[in-house]
Amino acid sequence: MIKITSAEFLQGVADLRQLPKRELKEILFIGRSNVGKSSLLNKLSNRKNLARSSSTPGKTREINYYLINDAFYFVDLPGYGYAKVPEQMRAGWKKLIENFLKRGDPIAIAMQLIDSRQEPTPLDLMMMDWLEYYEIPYLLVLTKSDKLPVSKLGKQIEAYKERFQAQVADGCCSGVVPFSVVSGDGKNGLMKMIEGSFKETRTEKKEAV
Ligand SMILES: Nc1nc2c(ncn2[C@@H]2O[C@H](COP(=O)(O)OP(=O)(O)OP(=O)(O)O)[C@@H](O)[C@H]2O)c(=O)[nH]1
Ligand SMILES: [Mg+2]
Repeated sequence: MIKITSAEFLQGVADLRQLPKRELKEILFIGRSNVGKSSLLNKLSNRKNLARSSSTPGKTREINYYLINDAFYFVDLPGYGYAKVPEQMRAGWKKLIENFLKRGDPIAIAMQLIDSRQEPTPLDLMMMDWLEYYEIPYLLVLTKSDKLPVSKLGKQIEAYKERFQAQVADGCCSGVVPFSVVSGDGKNGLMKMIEGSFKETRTEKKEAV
């Protein structure tokens, strides 16, 4: 299995003209503020403070690029759904993210994070629509799985799988997996999915269907 031997913060991107010059495959981390994006990124990189994770929601405002193994990028997208963000900023966020996703090719896979204790929000559903529309492979990651008793977590995973079965069967969703930064639940599975995503291009995926 892929092993992360080096991880460093590369740059923040507030405007698509600032994208890194070196084009490498990207693993995206998407989700509402406070869902656990930075924590997941840190855990996968075996680093405590690579990505700033905080208890103040809405802190990550830029698209943050991390160079991993000098071979690919982890990309931490700004969290959405934070109520105190002014409307104008929200419109800017939408434009930035949609144009970012439109680039298509460099994106190997997106991790769409949702709190395992909650239902998807309208913004989560909108993000998933965009991922489907731009044909970006993605995984639904149910975060903070340590906060649910095992039986409830199992039921929640099943409920998500049932709700999004069309996206899994005919769309771009590769599955629903739990994750906990506390217990490490899901980490190895995610690393395998990341490794697999490098081998698969979207054209191949379509041909396979
Ligand atoms: N119990 C538990 N807490 C978690 C887990 N993942 C994240 N947290 C906590 O949830 C809070 C938010 O985590 P972050 O990783 O900063 O969330 P984020 O999605 O990066 O948030 P923004 O950058 O604001 O969009 C922090 O207090 C974390 O410690 C988890 O798996 N289990
Ligand atoms: Mg963050």
